[in-house]
Amino acid sequence: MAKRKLGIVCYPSSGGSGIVATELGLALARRDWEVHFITYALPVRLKGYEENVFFHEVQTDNYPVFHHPPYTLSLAVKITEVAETHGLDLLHVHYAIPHATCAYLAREMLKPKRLPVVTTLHGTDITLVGMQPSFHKVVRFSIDESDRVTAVSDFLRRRTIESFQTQRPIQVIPNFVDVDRFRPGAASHCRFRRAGEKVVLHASNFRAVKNVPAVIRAFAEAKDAAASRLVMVGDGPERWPAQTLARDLGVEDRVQFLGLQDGMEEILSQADIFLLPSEHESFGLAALEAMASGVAVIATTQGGTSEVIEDGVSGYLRDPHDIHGMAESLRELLRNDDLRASVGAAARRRAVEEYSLDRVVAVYQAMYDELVEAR
Ligand code: GMT
Repeated sequence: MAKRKLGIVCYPSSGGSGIVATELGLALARRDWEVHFITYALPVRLKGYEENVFFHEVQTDNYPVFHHPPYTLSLAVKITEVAETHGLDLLHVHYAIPHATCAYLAREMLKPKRLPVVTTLHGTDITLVGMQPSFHKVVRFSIDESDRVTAVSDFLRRRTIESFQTQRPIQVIPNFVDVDRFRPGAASHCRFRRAGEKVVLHASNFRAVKNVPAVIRAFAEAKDAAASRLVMVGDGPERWPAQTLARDLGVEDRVQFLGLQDGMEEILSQADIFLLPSEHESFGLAALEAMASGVAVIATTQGGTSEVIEDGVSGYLRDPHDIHGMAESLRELLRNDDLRASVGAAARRRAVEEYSLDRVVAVYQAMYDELVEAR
């Protein structure tokens, strides 16, 4: 049978939506799909040569009249070129803005050929950016025009319907994790763990929504429960303020900022506790990767994390403004090795049983098959 050909549009940076898109594309390529990534840079998790995987860089032409180069137009044109040259059967865009709109434009330009479009909503495209008055209408239009719409949690599905009054059915397909790669003991050469010391970890893009100060404050309050260190992975606008806060709270010698890192599976497998106190989190992929690695997670109550973590069993859920509550859970986990081990084991079990790559990729594949056959 001829290979089915899928175009994927995503952000190439280290955010969760780009990671999900890349891991999905790689998994499909290993299941005999031909996968074409279309974006402005190589996605962070697309490393080395992979059979059946192609990368098409979008280049934007500029002109002195433009304040900003019109990426949206260049992306729409690139999609049509890839669709025509490689005979795409289907296009899957991740993060509505501007990708769902570019997909709509490309689909119109390709007529009378038909290119079915799937849009996956990830979170801030709906809860933050999409709510801005200059985007709201076009996000709603682009959702309504997609052939299929998926959301990564039921929270996000409900929020999309409330905020955009869309009539389009939205299928919840949760995020997933490769449980063979993200597993306890995955570390081979990255060994930052010191003997006799517990590692508390936070990883994010250090945006305001991640509530990074709460990580530092909760750690500062709980740190003396055991010999411990806070390791901060990632980069973004809140990184320097967080370093200043660690100094102001007198914990800078116990907090280490690693910046952007590859090989999260190795880093996570050396952590004991993972903190994700975001203002809201539509899913919390970073928390799921920690869970698969057998790490006890303390995450926000706000958003879709409560669909992933069962409070008090496979992790803890705390209000993002309840620093004392977070510190209390952290203290308990730092002090009590048996509790930490049992929460970590339950987290790993939940990741394997509900969110494994094989299970979730099969759901995407079934949806693609339906769309391609209908075409
Ligand atoms: O969290 C971010 O700022 C990045 C953002 C993205 O789109 O890259 O993450 C969103 O999508 C992830 C993948 O589906 C989800 O796991 C995150 O929860 C979601 N972030 C928020 O809702 C804040």
